[in-house]
Amino acid sequence: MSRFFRVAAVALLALVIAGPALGGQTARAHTFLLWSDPAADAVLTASPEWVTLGFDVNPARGTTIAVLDEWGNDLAAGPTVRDGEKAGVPVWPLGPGIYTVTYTVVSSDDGHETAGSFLFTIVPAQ
Ligand SMILES: [Cu+2]
Repeated sequence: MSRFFRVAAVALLALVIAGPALGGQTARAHTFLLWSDPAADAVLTASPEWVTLGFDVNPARGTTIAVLDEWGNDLAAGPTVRDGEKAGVPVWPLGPGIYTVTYTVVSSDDGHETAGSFLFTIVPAQ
């Protein structure tokens, strides 16, 4: 019985040590946002014509970007366009307000989806 527990304890310890390393490798295979234009938390005085996101891995078909106003209306003026490691959407002319960019990116490496969001603000021009 004590031998069983010792073997079980060693197996459990191996899982505890290997678990985070395995998880880290899986996480690196996902696609992550590296930058955006407008940048996250940017304060602008005019509407962007496009919202563009840059990823560490080429986004695959199924990647979508929405640009939501404070009432949840999507102000993207067309479908999400992919170009290498970038994906973007044209937007309607935006007035002053807070906008939420939400995205779901499909990794061309492993097909996994990663979702995220960030804000930018447009203030009246002085
Ligand atoms: Cu993945």
